Amino acid sequence: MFQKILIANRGEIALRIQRACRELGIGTVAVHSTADAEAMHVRLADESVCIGPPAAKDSYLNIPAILSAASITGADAIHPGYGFLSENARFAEMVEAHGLTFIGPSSAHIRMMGDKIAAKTAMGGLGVPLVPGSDGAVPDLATARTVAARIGYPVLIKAAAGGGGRGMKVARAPDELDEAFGTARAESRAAFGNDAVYMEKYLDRPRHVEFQVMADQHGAVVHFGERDCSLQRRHQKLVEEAGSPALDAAGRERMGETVTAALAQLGYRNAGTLEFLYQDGQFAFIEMNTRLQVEHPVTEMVCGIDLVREQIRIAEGEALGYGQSDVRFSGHAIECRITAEHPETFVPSPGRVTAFHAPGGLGVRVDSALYAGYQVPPYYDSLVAKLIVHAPDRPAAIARLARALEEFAVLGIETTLPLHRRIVEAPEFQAGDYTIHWLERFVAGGEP
Ligand code: MV4
Repeated sequence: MFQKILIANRGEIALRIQRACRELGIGTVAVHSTADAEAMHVRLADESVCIGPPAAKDSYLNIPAILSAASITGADAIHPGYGFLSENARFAEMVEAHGLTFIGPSSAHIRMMGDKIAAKTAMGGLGVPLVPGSDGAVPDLATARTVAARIGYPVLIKAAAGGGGRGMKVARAPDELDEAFGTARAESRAAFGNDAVYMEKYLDRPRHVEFQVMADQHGAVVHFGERDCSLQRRHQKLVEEAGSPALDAAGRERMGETVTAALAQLGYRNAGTLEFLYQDGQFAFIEMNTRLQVEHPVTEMVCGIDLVREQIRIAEGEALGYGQSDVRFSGHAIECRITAEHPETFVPSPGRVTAFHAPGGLGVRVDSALYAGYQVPPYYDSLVAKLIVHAPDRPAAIARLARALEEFAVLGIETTLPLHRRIVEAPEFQAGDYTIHWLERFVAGGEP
């Protein structure tokens, strides 16, 4: 049993992890930069340690400072949250080398999934459906031509070290391949210091559907269903739902069985998410995330489980204690990511929050570290609140979301609340009829 957990993160996710710790009777250590001395995650923790100046590379990414903070406070384990060091295999290794538990998967699995080619090779070998594409890395233009001729245009060239869309280039016809290949390589090298690329058939109107899984250290694996994360702009998700409007219980069960069987074979442990593109009734695996995700609350609402509690229990060596048939899905949940940005231009809007009123009532959850008087610093991600609603079905969830968004007031800074109010009113959103491209066009103001 852990006595004390150090939470290597900030903002709403640091609070989220503290809440799980408190319910389990585990002490909490917050770490913070000098810019975050007044932050809510510091105020609510049992103990806190300043780990450096504002820039993330000097504080929330400062491994020696974080390990020292764990050592001085006598923490047993580190929860990395999302972002920052959460998918850094070296960090996971160093945590364990210092005799602490990293609350997450093994460093070997983090490293494997960080290499998008290795992830695809592993998952494909375990029976998970893939997008047609190259068999591993594409070393040169001649190979790229051969692969493209086999899978057909349009094709995508992706960075092996990528994810989140960086270093990704489409070639719609043979005469575009040379430039796309060269640009993808150059961008990959510049962004990741690694120019390995691979190729896939370009799917033109997919949905982004991802499966949440949880595995214990004793070989048990369950899935908690899927989330639809198609509503994004420039690879930033704005709205997520569970389940996907495009999937029924039978489709969920079929894909769920495939992913749990694959992860059991792999010997995976703790939380993970498999990302798929879903088009014309077909799933195609693209990437796996080896961390707790921002949008985990929608899954918690429909499954009635605490995913962070499960992560902590598993890291302590406890068995899941239930099987897939014990996981029940109830109703529908939707999350809005509210950021401190202008709702039309998306220009960041840090500054003093002068008033903060969160909505409430049945089926409404707000995960936020904001408070009236808080100064949103300019150094970090602009996410300031997640509004999550849960209701018996999707139309009821949308009605609840609309009224909760009306109640929500954040004054003093610009937020994306007005954009979220527009999205819930949109007929395409209400019909659940959208792909990864819909929001991009909706925000631009053009026809979807
Ligand atoms: C794709 C694709 C279409 N076809 N792969 C973007 C980020 C990275 N995680 C994978 N991405 C995509 N891969 C094939 N073969 C379209 C995207 C994509 C996308 C995927 C999920 C969510 C939003 C997206 C926005 C633009 C492009």
